[in-house]
Amino acid sequence: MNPIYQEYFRDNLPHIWCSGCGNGIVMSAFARAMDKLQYNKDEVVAVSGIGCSSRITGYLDCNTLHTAHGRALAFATGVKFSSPEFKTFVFMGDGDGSAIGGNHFIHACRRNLDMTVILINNHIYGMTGGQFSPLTPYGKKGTTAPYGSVDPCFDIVELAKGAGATFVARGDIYHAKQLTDLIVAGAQHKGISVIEVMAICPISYGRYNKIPKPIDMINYLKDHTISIARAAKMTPEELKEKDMIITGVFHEDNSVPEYNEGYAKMCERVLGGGK
Ligand SMILES: Cc1ncc(C[n+]2csc(CCOP(=O)(O)OP(=O)(O)O)c2C)c(N)n1
Ligand code: SF4
Repeated sequence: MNPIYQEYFRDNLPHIWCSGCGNGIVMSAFARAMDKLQYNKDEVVAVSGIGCSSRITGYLDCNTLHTAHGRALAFATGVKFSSPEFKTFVFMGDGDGSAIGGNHFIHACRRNLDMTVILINNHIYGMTGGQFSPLTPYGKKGTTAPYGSVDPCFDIVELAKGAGATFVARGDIYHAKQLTDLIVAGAQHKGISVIEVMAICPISYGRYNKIPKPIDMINYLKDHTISIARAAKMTPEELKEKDMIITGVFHEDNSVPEYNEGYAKMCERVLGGGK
């Protein structure tokens, strides 16, 4: 095994994921990012909710918390607020992060604690067999949308920006090196960083939507992802017509105080007798 994976993965493989699942690519990108950052794994905390993607914390060899569905950010907030020295990462599925955990998501974005949120968007509730989520594209099928979803879906990048996140990016599992670099950049940002990862679930999404082969799903990402710079040369109509997914860093704002720092200043002011 690659020594980086030997260092950052627990010795408890095989994993539970189906063949062709995208979650392993995200987990490997995370391990490579930890290696690039030269983080001591004892100072890293990885938190997740419930779902196939949330199983990542079971395989990573650092401090890990596998919590309740939709509540990863609530637990991570507690960890980071009580122990700011920990480098904190949160893994969430699209159902976990944008449906049951949607309220936690928007408030974590505005609070700006220094943590990195990796939201793995496979468009579906994978673990429970394919119910549609707030990130299922319009018209696509799931067990609870057998004729195609008629709910418009969220744009996580825009939602995170609108809610106040200070670093917002999108990557995908085909471009694994870019994904590693985005995780590194997110971790280096002081404040909350949100990275949406376009992933694949051949079993609970691909089969219902007539793209059951993992390779076809991966090639779709290869052909339909485009950098922010290249996308700027196309019209919004062209991007929509070609179903392009824009990737890269969309937003970084270093002017907003990180939450723990703001809190410490407030304590100093109040307890130190200042105004
Ligand atoms: C409070 C609660 N509600 C529902 C469930 C059942 N449940 C487990 S995983 C899951 C959905 C997972 O989908 P997603 O978050 O998109 O992750 P994926 O499995 O696709 O990675 C649901 C509804 C649960 N475990 N707890
Ligand atoms: S159901 Fe989908 S998300 Fe879950 S392990 Fe299988 S391929 Fe991956």
